[in-house]
Amino acid sequence: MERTNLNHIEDIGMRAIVFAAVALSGLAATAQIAGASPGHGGGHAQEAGEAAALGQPGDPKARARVIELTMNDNMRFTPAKVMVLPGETVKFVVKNAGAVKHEMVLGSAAELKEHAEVMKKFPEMEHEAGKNSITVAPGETGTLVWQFTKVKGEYDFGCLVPGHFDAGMVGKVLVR
Ligand SMILES: [Cu+2]
Repeated sequence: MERTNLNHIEDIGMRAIVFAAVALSGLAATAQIAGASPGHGGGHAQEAGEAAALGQPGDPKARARVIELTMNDNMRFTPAKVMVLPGETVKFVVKNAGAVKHEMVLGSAAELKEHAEVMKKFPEMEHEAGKNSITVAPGETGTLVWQFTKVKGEYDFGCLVPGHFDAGMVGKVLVR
């Protein structure tokens, strides 16, 4: 009797763990973007993936160039294309001019797409605060400080509120 109960409890526990793992898998890409790529001292950006090479959270106290962006309910970022210098620290000042929540998430297009799919399944999932994304309530303005990679190239950002990415709420960062 007792033993049966115990097994039952373990089973429930295991299911909870599996659920948590699925929910977290979508955040794996986010963790990579944060620049934590242990054991990759060689700096092989290409191996580590495009987003890992995107850069790292910037020091809020560092001198940063301000880039203002507006997010709208027409599912667009304005401007949708920003240019930064290699290694530059940028302070994005992001205004939500819409009536619904929007967010700006830095990453590669492939990772953003994958993350957007996870967000559809777990719409209330919050991103890790202060990393590569900012969520802004309607009418509010938020800031995101990011130090870009020294590797020149084209990078992406997007809004991962369910449906917004698919509606074309994406933008590009040109590091050059
Ligand atoms: Cu949006």
